[in-house]
Amino acid sequence: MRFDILTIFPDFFSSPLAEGMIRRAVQDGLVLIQTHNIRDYATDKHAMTDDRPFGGGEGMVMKPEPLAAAVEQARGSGVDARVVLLTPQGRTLDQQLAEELAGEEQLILVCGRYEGVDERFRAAYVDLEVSIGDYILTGGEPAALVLLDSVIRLLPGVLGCGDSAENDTFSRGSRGGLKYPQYTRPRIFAGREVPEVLLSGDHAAIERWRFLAAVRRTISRRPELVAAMEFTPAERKLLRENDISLPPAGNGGE
Ligand code: 9D3
Repeated sequence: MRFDILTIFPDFFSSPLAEGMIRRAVQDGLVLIQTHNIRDYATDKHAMTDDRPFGGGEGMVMKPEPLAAAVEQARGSGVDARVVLLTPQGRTLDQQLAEELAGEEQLILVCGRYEGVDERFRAAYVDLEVSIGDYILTGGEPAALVLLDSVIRLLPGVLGCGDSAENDTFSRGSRGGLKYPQYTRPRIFAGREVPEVLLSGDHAAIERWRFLAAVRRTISRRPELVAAMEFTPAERKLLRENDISLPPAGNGGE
């Protein structure tokens, strides 16, 4: 999969992309990531990428021509690249959207700065607008990194078998609920012991304990996720026996 990142701060991406999973994916030839400095596509002598808003008001707006020229360049000969604008006005990134994007051949990620991009660039070039959540960032760059991370880890061959996509909190392995608490050595830390059952070697008991702990944790921290979780009749019985009550089955969490 190929990513082209359009930004006025290309250096922002150098070390994050040179570490860990993303670095390996690039080295293995599974992803190609290219940054483009929007400033290089400015045509005026001061290489301006932003200007004052028509109609007045606070802040600056990103000029459309350099953005358009950078998109054309990034698109190259490839025809069906999707152009994604990172913006607070976008669709909130979630696991489903990451999975959709992982199916694309090429993504062109446009990082907004200032108060945003000229509306005509958005209308003429942007296929999809994405936000990473309801908090204020200084620009689209950190959001682009989050998107890259969430999409690249889904690509075939990127993750090892050990930690792969199957058992994630937000994929089917833990059926949309949160994960159970985890422990490693030492057996006592800060005066706190590892739960006895985890040392027992009784794998069925361990599985039951983890299941119950995960459901309790999901109910207390992310109650909105519980409605979408699916349980077998045996699991429902186990929950009842442990005084864990679920909301009535209904509309799948919406
Ligand atoms: C009206 C006042 N604004 C500035 C205080 C609006 C505003 C403009 C530009 C707020 C943030 C930004 C820059 N943010 C992004 O470009 C951005 C973003 C975000 O802020 N939060 C979550 N996801 C994203 S994706 C891009």
